[in-house]
Amino acid sequence: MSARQSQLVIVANRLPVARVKTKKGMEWKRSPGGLVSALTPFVQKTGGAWIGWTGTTGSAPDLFDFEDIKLVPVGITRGQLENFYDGFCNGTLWPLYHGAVREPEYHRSWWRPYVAVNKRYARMTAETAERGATVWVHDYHLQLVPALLREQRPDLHIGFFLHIPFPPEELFGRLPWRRQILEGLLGANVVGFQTPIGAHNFIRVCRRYTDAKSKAGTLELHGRKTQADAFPISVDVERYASAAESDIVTQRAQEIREQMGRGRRIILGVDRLDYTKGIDVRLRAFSELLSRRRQAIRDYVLVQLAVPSRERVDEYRELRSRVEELVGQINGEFGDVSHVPVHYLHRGLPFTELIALYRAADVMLVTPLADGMNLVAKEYVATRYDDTGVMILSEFAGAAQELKTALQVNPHDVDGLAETIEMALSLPQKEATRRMRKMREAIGNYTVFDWADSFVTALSH
Ligand code: GDG
Repeated sequence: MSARQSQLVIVANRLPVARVKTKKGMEWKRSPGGLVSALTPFVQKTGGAWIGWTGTTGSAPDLFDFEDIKLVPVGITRGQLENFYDGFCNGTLWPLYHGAVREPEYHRSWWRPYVAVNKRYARMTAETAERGATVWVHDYHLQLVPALLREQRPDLHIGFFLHIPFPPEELFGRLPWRRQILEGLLGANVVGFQTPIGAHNFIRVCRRYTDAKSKAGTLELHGRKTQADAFPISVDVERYASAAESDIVTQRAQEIREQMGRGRRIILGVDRLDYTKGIDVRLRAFSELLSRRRQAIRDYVLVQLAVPSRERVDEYRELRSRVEELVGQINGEFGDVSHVPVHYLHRGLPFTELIALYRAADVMLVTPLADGMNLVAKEYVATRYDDTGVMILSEFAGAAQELKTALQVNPHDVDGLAETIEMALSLPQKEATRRMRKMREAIGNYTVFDWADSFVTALSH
């Protein structure tokens, strides 16, 4: 056993660090995001390792230590980036798993690199994990890794967590490589999903397309058992709540309110610019609301933060044009020299600015067409320490299973959405407080640390 081997190994598409330019030159910095901050303490505690891609193509740097975590970089070639990542991951699996809201493409020339990249991750994991170690594989990019790893290392405890929805049989059945994907996942001891529906869909398709037998959430294939269950992800509630109460955020939220115009109601959307997030339908609903309430146009403002994403993929470039065209149309039709109805930001903002926006917003619009969980919804709730604010939440976000007192909507229904925005804006204070308090209770006791703990505990049984 080499000194570099580890008792806990995280395997994910990306490493928890990125190379960024600083005054001192290029340096590795911890990537932002809930997943990284949840898993980092876990891995640090056990002197564990994290296997993933650096985010740039070409040969990978040697393994190195970062904040007590062994980082094992995986090299991805330009061809693999196009066919594995942009192709099979984001052109086939992403739309298929999100209810085929865009037509998934099926290309053998994308599947082969998917297999090759998964084999590479599995080989590197086999070399990194100590005897009897716990390995936690993440997300749709790496669904073949559990079985490939099991073949090489039957001694390991292997867990897999899917961050996005697992589709129903009618959709999953379209995938030409459905059996291979399922057998890949069944190499794990525990397969985790965001919601019970995901776990249920998975069990159904395993019974249909593999030889696995199921009993009470456990599947058995070739004498080996796999537990399929829901482990809803959460956020670091304390971090969001204390940032929200800080002086700097309180002051900045006040400034934003004044800049938007005193007394104006602020409606907020925060999303990666992705077609699953329903940004275009949301804009159409806002436009509908303004045309119905022309006398009140100056009372509302929509702030839409759209973080750039997957810009090499055609659908994402087209979505950006459509969203920007809609913003232009709304501002052209309903704005004037002293009032802009939609403030559209196409970039990522620093953490404190994001929290200040959450605090400034009267209504949070979270309307994905499909979403594994949606952390933005939980973050908004975590920042409402005073039980203020109203959330409109898509029925099709995993978060809707827990945040039952949000104003839930069908995100495809433009009229229904426009009506719900109106309702949110006129909700009596008492009712708004009651709903927000319930949502805060729902997430309060269960943080992202509990999520990671419960998964690893299930894996150790
Ligand atoms: C996938 C699944 C699942 C956004 N803009 C800024 C910023 N963000 C942060 C948010 C939030 C994160 O990005 C987005 O997380 P979501 O959960 O909303 O969405 P996906 O990226 O699609 O994540 C999803 C998740 O995995 C976890 O399992 O919930 O369903 O699709 O944390 O705050 N952060 C900063 N500036 C921004 O401008 N700092």
